[in-house]
Amino acid sequence: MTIQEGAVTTEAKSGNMIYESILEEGIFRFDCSSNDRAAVFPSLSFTNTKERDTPITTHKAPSFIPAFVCLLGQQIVKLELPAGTSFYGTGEVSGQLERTGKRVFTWNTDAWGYGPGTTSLYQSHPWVLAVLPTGESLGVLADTTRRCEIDLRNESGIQITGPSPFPVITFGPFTSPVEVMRSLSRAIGTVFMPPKWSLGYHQCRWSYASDERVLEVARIFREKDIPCDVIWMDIDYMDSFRCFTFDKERFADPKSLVKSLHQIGFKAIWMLDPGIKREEGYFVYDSGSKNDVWILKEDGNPFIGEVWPGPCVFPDYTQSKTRYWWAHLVKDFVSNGVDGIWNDMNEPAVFKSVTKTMPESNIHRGDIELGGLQNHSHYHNAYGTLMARSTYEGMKLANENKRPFVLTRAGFIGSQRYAATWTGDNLSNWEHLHMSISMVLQLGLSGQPLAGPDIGGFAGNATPKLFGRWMGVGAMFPFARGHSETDTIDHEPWSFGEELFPNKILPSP
Ligand code: MIG
Repeated sequence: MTIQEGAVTTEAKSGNMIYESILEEGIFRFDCSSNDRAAVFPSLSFTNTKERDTPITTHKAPSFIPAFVCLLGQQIVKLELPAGTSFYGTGEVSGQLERTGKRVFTWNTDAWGYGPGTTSLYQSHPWVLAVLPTGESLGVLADTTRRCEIDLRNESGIQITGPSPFPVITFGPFTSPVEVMRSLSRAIGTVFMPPKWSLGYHQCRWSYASDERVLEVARIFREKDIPCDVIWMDIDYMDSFRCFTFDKERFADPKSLVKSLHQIGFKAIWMLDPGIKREEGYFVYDSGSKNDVWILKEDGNPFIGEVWPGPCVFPDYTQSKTRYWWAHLVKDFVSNGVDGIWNDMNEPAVFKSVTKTMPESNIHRGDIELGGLQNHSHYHNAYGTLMARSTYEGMKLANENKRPFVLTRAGFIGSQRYAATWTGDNLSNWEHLHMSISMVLQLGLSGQPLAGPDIGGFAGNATPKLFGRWMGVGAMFPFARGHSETDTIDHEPWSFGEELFPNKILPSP
């Protein structure tokens, strides 16, 4: 097995980046040299990598040209902008909306308990939206899946450092941020068309204990006349955390559960994780092994990591044969009465490991179009997107005429083409309620508009006041779902008493 290499740079080089126009007027692609231009990896953010790699003819020259230094395999890109420029974007980031003075590292991380200063969350968007003092705006995309540092700490400057070579794409300056976002979506696509029901309120918790409890919760919504369109099944519906199975006692008959839910106007969403229990006789493990779909260790044997089911193998979604295999499992799974699928833990998260993920030396046998054979450090940030893509494709296979709905925790810029997202394991406190607004707006300014937080907060117990406020704000989020961690008190809207949801509905005047 040989890893596909980019251009290896041994001596330092520096200067202004070279450019060409791509896609449409006002979009420029920059590279350090023509050698680097030829050596970069396929784009995993663009809808169509060919569009990134095909110049167009235009007479316009860029208003801002990045400078670079290449040293010891790292490429440092600097873009100086007029004094007074303010920064936004960089994807799923905690803390305030304006990113001027901040720094992030693109590395998808299971970030339970994150705070305003955490520098790597579940998703990676190597993307900065700069608003110039004139109000004109410029977008900057570092088109690399690899870990990079996006440093906005120097006044009016963007500095991006990552393994070389990677291209930088600029969008604009255009007259407003809206124009920049429009232009970005020419490159990375817009959000998938969600089913209409997915825009209503969703109710979730880790986990409703049984099919009876699920139905009970759904019925209380109807009795109390509280709008809700979707109910969610977290990991405990599975038979000992085996994906594509149902607990034989607590969720014995998913089809009739979903039938009853549909009768009262609820849709049902079920979780699927990437960690597949390593267990001979389990049909998913057996068929995956037969089809040779697992991520490998350096020595060529499947990588085993611990997640909920115990020792697990992980599908290598960078291969089309794996995505095909997974999509067919999804297709069969949908026939149990599955309206949508929730992809969790797909950073991928691995327990009992200091890095919280798999070794960067693991091997992915990726399709040539995606970047070929690479170690995990190359595909880490794309893993969640590729899992979501394959899940989405499976739902399409199940029914071509239905719009799929997939929610993914991990993602990369462009993942809005396949899935909605949420802001992971937040805390039930006022700071997190406040941050949830900027986090969702920021995802929108980074190409992913279909996002929301765990309303009420995931970890810890909400107070009635906090919960009420969060539901009020939460109704405005494009993706609006209440969710709470295992072992917390009930967080359904009526759980906090009369103060929040009076039992008596007042007649309208
Ligand atoms: O290790 O499935 O972020 O929403 O409830 C925790 C259980 C795994 C993490 C998700 C959370 C979900 C929980 N999961």
